[in-house]
Amino acid sequence: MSHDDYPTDHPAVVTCGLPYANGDLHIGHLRTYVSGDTLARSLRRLGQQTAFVSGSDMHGTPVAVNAEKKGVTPEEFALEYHETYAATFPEFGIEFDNYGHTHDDTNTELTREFVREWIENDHIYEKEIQVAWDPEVDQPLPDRFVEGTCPYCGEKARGDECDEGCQRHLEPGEIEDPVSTITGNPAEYRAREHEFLRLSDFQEYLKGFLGRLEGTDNARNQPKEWVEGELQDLCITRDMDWGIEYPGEGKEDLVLYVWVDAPIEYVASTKQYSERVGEEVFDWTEPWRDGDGELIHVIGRDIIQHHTVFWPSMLRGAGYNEPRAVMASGFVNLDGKAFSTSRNRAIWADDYLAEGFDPDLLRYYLVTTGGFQQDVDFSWERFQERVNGELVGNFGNFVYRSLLFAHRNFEGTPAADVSEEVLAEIDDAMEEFRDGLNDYSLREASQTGIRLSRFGNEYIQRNEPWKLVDENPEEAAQVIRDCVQLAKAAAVLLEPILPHAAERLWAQLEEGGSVHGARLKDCLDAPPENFGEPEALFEKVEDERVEALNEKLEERVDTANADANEEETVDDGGEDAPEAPTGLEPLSEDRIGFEEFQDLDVRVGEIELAEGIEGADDLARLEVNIGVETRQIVAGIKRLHDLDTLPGTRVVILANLEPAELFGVESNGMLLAAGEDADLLTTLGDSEPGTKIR
Ligand code: B3M
Ligand code: ZN
Repeated sequence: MSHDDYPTDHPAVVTCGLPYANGDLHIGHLRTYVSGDTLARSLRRLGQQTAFVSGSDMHGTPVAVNAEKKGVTPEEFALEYHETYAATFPEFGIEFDNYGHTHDDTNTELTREFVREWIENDHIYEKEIQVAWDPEVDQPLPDRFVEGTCPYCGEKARGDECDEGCQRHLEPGEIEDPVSTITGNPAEYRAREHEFLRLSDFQEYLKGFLGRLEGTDNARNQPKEWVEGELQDLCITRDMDWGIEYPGEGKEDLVLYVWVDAPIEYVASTKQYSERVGEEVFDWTEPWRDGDGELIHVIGRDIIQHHTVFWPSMLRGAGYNEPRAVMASGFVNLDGKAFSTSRNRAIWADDYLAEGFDPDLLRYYLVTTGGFQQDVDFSWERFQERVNGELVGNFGNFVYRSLLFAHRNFEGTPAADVSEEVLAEIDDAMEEFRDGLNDYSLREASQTGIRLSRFGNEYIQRNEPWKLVDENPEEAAQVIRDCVQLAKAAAVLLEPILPHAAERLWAQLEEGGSVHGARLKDCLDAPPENFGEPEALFEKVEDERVEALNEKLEERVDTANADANEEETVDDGGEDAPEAPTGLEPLSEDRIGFEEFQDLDVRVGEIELAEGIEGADDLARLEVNIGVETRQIVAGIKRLHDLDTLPGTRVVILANLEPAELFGVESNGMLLAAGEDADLLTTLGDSEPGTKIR
C-alpha cells in the first residue's frame, strides 16, 4: 500500500516525543519540538487538516529517580516541570493544539482501556521473572534504579535502555553486572509475577508495517534487524507506586511500564483537542481508530524501537490505526561534543530567551543545519554565521530593500503584473516546498523561501531599479512589483520555520488576516496596494556578542568542572543521566605509580584575599600565599562560600598545574575542594604555607 501525497483528504496528527518532566529544557530537546511544529505548520500550508499534539511524560523511573534526589513526591516534581514546559514551548513558537500529560484522567483512562483490549484480544500473559532487588533497602530496582552492562554491545547501560551504546531497549533482568543506583550495592534478584505483551503475535505484521512506513530511513532500517530475529515480549508492568495502576484483577501493586502510557498520550492528547474544539472540527477517532488519517511521529533517534516495534504492536493489539511516518532526528551537540546536563554543558532554553534572541533564529538553525537524521553541532560562531549570512544578509536584506524601495517610490505594491520569469520562480519554489514535505525533508521545504530571496537579491542587482526609476519608470515598477511578490511568497513559505518573522513581514506588507492561516497558493496572491516604511526583520549577531556568550558558557562549564572530578558523564541529549550509585563516582580502575604522584606539587597555602570576579556568576579570584610566593588562583566558589571570611584560611593547592585563563583572569594553580559544595581542604595541624604534601 502506498500513501497518497500530502495534502490528503484525511486529518493528520503530528506528534512529538513526550519530554520526561524531570529537568530543564535545552536546545537538544527543542530540536524535536521545533521540527514537529514546522512540520505541522507546513502541512497546514498545503491545506492538510492537522492536529499537533504532545504532552509531558510524568511517570517512570526517569521522574521517580530525580524526584527522590530532590526529596519531593514524583507527582509534585513532574507537575512543576510540566507547567514549565507548557509555558516554554509557545515562547519558541511551538504551538501545540493540545499539550497534556500522561498522568491526567484522559490518558489514565485511555491507557487502561488499551490494556483491557490487549487482555481481551489475548495478547497478554503472566510470567514469573527475576527482578533486580536492592538487599539493603529491600526494594525492587526497576529501570533506572539499576545500572550495569548492555548484554548486546557491552556498553554501560541503564536498566531498561542501552543509552550510551546500541540504543536498545532492555527487558527486566537482561542487564549484566547490575548495580543499585540507590545504594551502589550489586543488585540481587527476586522472583516476581509480571504481565507481558506478546510481541511475537505481531511479528509478521511488523515486517509488513516497516515496508509501508514513511519518514526517515533510520526509522525504517534500524528496526528491520529486530523484527527479522526473535522478538522478545514486552514486560508491561513494574513494581512501583508511581504510574498508572495495572487494570487487571488483584494486580493493584503493579503499575504500567512508562513506555505503555507514554505513547498512548499521543491519542489522549488528540482526544482532548477534539473535546475542546468539538468533533465536527476535529474527530480524534478518525485518524486514530475508526477512519483514515495520517499519523506522523517526530522523535529523537534514541527511541526508534519504541515507535516502530512496540507502539505499532500496541496500536494493532487494541484495534487502532498504524503510524504513517516516523521521523527520527539526530541529537544536538555542543562544539562537537554531546551535551552534558550534569556538567552544565548545554544551551538551556531559558538562557537563550533571556539573551533576548529572536526564537526564530534558533528554529532556523535547528531545522536547516544538516540533515534531519544527522547530529547537529551547535556553536555560537556557527549560529552567528547562519543568522548573519542567511537571515540578515539574504532574506532580511532582500525584503527590506524591496519593501523600502516600493514604499518610497510607489507607496506600496506598484500597479503591474508579475513577470513570467518571477512567476515561474515562485511556482518552482511552491513545488519544491510540496516535494520537500512529501519527502519528509523539512530542510528542503524550509530552504525554498530562502532560495526565493536569494533569487530576489540577484534579480534586483541585475535590474538595478534605482537606475530605472528615472530612466524607465514603467520597468522599475515591474521589477519592484516582482520583488514585492517574491517577498510575500517568501513569507508564506518561511512561516513554518520562522513564524515570528513571517508575522512581522506580513504586517509590514499590511496584509489582512494572519500569515499563519495562509496557504501555499497565497504565494501568488497580489500584496496590498499600499504599505508603510518597512523595518529590518532581523538583527545582526555581533562578534562581541559571540565572545561574551562563549565566555559565559565556558565559565559555567569551568565552574561545574571545578566542582566535579575528571570523569566525563555524557548525557543522552535528553534528560539528566542519573548520578552514580549513592552519588559517588566509582573508584578509578587506573592505578598510578608513586613517581606519578610525586609529579604533583601539592602545597599548603593561606588565603590572603578572596573577591568575586565581576560579571562571572560563580568565579572568585584568590591570592594564596604558598610560602615561596603568593599565587593568583581562580576558583568556582563565589556562590558557595562567604568570601569575606576566607582570608586567613589554610587550604591545599595544586601548585604545578598549567596556568589557565578563566573569564579573562589568569589562574596559576588549583584550589583543592571536595564535592559539589566545594568543601575546602585544609590541614589538621599547623603546617606553614608552602609545606609540601606527600
Ligand atoms: N519520555 C523521552 C525519551 O526517551 C520519552 C519519550 C516518550 S515518547 C512516547 O526521549
Ligand atoms: Zn547496547
